Amino acid sequence: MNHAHSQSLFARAQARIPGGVNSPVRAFRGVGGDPVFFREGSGAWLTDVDGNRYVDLVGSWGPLILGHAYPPIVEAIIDAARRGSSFGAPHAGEVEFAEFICGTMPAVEMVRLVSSGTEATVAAIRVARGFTGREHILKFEGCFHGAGDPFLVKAGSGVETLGLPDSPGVPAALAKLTLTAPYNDLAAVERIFAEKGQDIACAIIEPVVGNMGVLVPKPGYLQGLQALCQKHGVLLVLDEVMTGFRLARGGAQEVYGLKPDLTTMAKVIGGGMPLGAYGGRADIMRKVAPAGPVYQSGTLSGNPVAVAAGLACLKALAAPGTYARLEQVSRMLEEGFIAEAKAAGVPVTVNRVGSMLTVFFTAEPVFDYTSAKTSDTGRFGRFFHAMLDAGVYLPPSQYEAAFVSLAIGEAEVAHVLGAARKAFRSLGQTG
Ligand code: KE4
Repeated sequence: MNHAHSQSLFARAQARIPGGVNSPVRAFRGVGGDPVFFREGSGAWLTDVDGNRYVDLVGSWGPLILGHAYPPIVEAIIDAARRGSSFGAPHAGEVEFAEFICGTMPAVEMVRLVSSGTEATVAAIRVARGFTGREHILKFEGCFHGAGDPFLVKAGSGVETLGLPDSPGVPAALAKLTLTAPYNDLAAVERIFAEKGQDIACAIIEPVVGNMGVLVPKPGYLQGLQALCQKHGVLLVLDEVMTGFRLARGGAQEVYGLKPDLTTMAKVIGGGMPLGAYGGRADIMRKVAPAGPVYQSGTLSGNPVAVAAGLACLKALAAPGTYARLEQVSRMLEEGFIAEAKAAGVPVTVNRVGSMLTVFFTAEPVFDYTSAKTSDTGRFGRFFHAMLDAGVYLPPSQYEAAFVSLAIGEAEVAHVLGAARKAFRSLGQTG
C-alpha cells in the first residue's frame, strides 16, 4: 500500500502536535511504523488520505457501534447544528437524554453529562470521595479510566500497596491515595479491604476490561466485588465507558446483574460526538453542585449537537435484534480468527465478550494484567501490519480491544478472515 500522503502529513503533524497525534495510542508506538491518516469513513469502511480502504475494527475506540456516518446520526447533527451549536444553558434534548439513560439503566437514578470519559471518571471519583468523606480509591491492574491524575498510577512495590505515579506531573501525595489490586482476584480485594477498607471511598473497575486487551471477568468475580464493597461501605463505580450500551442496552451491569453505586459512560452514548456521563444513586448524585457541595462543571456539557447525535445512536440501538446481530457477527470473527491461527500453527488466545474482542499472541489463558503480558507484542505488531496491508484496521496495540460495529456484515467478515488467513500464515513462516 502507498502511504505517501499519510507520511507527509505525519511529518508536518510532528512539528506542531506532540508525537504528531492528539492521543498517544494513535501513534502506532505499540506496533511500529507511522500512523495512517484517514480521509473518511462510511459504514464498516475507512478510506485513508492515499485512497486505501480498510474494514474498521476500531470504530474510534468504541463509539461507532453503528458504523461510520450512520445517516440518522449525521442528520441529527446537521439538524441540531442548524439551530445553534451550543447555548451554555438548559435545552430539551439533555432532559430527554437523561430520561433515556435512567430509563435504560435502573442503577442510574440521576445522571450528569460531561464531554469525555475522563471527565466522567474524574468526577465520579470526586463525588465518591465527597459522599463518603474517605480519600483512598481502589483501581485494578490493567484497567484504564482516562487520563485523570487519580488513575495515572502504577501499583506500588507489592501490587496491593500504595500507588506510585505512572506519569511525571502526578504528585506522589495524590498517587499514594490510589490502591491497586489484580483484576479477577477477589482475595486481594478482601486483604486490602480488611486493612484499609474504612479509608476507601470507592472501587472503580472496567467490568469487562478493554484496555488490557479484553479481559473477561471470572464467574462470580464482579458480584463478589460488589458484595465486598457493600460490606465495607466502599462505593462501587462501574466504568462503562467502553461497555455501556455496547454489551447490552443496559451495559455490563445488565449482563452481569450488578447494581453499582455509580456508573461512568461515554463513547457509544455520544454516537461519535464528544459526550460522557456519570450517574447512579440519587442520594449520591444529589451531592453534585448546584444540588450539593461537590463541584463539577463544563462549558459544553450536554451540548445540543452531541446530545442529538447520542440520542439518535441510542434510539437506533433500541431496535429489536440489534445485540443478537452484534453477537452473531462477533462470534463469526472470533471463531474465524481461532481457526485461521490454528491452521497456520500460530498460538493465540482470543478473548471476547459481545462485540469486544482481542487476539492475544500467547498460548496462555489471559485473565489479568500478568497473563496478558505473556503476549508476544512483536508478533502482534507484524500481524497488525499484515492485516493493515490487506485492508483491515485493527487497534494498533496488543493491549487494546477490537470493536465490531453493526455495519460489519458477512462480506466484511469474509474480507477480514481472508486477510487473517494470509497474515497468520505469513507469521507461521517468519515468526
Ligand atoms: P475518554 O476521555 O478518552 O473519552 O475516555 C477515557 C476512558 C475511560 N474509561 C475507559 C474504560 C476507557 O476505555 C477510556 C478511553 N479508552 C481509550 C482506548 N483505550 C480511548 C482511546 C484514546 O485514549 O485515544
